[in-house]
Amino acid sequence: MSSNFNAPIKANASTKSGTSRLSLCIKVLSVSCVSSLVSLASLAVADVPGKSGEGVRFHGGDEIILQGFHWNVVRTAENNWYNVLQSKAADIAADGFTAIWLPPVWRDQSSYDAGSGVTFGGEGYFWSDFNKNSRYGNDAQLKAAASALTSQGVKVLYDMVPNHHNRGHTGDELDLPSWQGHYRSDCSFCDDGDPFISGDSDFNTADSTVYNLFLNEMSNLKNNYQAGGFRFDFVRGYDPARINAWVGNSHDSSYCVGELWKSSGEYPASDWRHSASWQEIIKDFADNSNCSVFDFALKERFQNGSISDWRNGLNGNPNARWREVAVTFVDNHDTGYSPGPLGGQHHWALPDAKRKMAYAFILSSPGTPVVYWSHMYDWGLESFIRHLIQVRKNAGIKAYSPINFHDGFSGLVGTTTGDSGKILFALDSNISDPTAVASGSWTQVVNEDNGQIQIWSQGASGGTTVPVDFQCNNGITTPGNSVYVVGNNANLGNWNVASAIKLDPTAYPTWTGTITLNSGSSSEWKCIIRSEANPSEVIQWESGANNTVTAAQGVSTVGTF
Ligand code: 7SA
Ligand code: CA
Ligand code: CA
Repeated sequence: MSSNFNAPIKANASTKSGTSRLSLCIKVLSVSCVSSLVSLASLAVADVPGKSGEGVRFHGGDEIILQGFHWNVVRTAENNWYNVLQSKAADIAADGFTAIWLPPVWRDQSSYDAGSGVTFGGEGYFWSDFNKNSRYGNDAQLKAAASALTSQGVKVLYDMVPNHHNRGHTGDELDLPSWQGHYRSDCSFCDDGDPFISGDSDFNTADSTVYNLFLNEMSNLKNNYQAGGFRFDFVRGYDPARINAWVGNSHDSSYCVGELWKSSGEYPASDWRHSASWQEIIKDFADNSNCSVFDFALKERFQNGSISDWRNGLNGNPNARWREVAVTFVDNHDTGYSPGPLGGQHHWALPDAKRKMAYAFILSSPGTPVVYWSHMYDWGLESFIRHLIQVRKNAGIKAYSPINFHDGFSGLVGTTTGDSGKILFALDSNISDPTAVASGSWTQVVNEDNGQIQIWSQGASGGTTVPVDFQCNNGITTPGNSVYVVGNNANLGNWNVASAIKLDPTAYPTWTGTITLNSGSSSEWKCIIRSEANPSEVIQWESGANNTVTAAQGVSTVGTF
């Protein structure tokens, strides 16, 4: 790639659409020009990689996840679930999902009395060993499903259950000897987290044998089962630093999310989390694991708060570094209902009457949304949710996108500003005119349930772009290093320093450059001094808070080391 490819695109070359850039390319016929055209064209649907500003593995913050199972599929589609997923791969991609969360793929031979003459077990959360011939299907069918999904652009997220397993089946391929430090019960406290129920099936994840057991399996899932990322189960049961090491050493550029379902009251009085908020507790997990985290702060508000209180999830936090690690959901295989025996587990189900509104909220707001299989494909919300996903993508909403909540109206009214447009949502509200909330020309895209769910959009995808002048002051560099700009959207490298945009030292030590941004978009960015030869080597970050800029004609923005 020619060195000037990273140079900011000069204002006179920046265009409002690909066509005039194409005519410019034909005149100039430069490689970098054509490849920038290709990258522009692919930007519209590109799967952005990269970690968050604080190093959390959120894969660019543009993910939309499907929970690829419900609690009873091992009973309602026994041994056939992988075949179902393979056959639906194209539909799942067409519905707009960028990733699918699979259930644990290791064979689970457990069973337990769930009451009313029903036997649960076999779902993967009490697995025996890494043999993948399970009640979801056999090893070959798993590989075929993973291949079909991956080839459709849907990343496969594998469910890791490293806290415990079903010990001591005869014929298992995993049967670690007792009293050698591999299990919690092998010493007074061989466990770096909570027990699963009695704890007699808990691993000691600090033990090197156990650590390597899972590290090797995660590498195996990456190399042979096309893992695009991981969901970590029962993370209250082990040290989040272990998760960071597992993912960092097996698949550092992947996506990961942790399930920390533990209320403050479950922490000992001596633990700071005993008197902390749900948001603080789950953000602490993200900080220590560098994985995203299910937004149980929002789930708790869904369950116990008013509609207006839904603003208090992690995904509504005013700090982008907080909201961008939230993985929002309405219900899952534990909290919600499932088709089949006993209606599944339904530990903490959202009342049906709020379900559509909750999906309207999570798909129109920051964080990474997860859609539960049964809501999408069993209970009639497929077209509603598919449309909400399209509205989200057209506006370029990302995990870190800014969100403003507007008071003075009933229900919940908010605006989310994406990379290429804005969404205004009004839930259970009495507004009819969007300009009463925010100026500009709004297009109504959703009006359902007698106005209980209203959504408008502005400047949808393919919106115009404008050249913005960037400047970094006091950029004192040594040969081989230059000043770059990196920021929180695709045009600014998504906080991935290897994709940062190099500035010009014409007015050294002031560095300048023009970068094309989506008109109306809000960006956060920083000046960095970075090696030219080694794209991941940052010599110096601009200190202090991020710089911000709202893109408009003639706007410039300045940072200072
Ligand atoms: O009550 C709901 C909420 O109400 C709200 O008002 C509260 C909330 O705090 C409150 O504000 O949430 C509470 O209840 C949640 C659900 O129980 C708790 C949460 O911490 C608590 O605050 O969530 C916990 O339980 C979930 C199921 C876990 C969470 O991580 C955990 O925090 N979810 C994941 C974990 C597992 C386990 O891997 C999966 O469990 C979930 O699907 C997954 O998403 O020797 C063998 C042996 C012994 O070791 C045991 O002592 C013995 O009991 C066998 C026996 N164990 C069996 C279990 O008793 C039986 O239930 C085991 C072998 O099988 C079953 O376990 C199932 C489990 O029931 C099922 O949910 C497990 C394995 O098949 O798979 C699933
Ligand atoms: Ca991505
Ligand atoms: Ca444990």
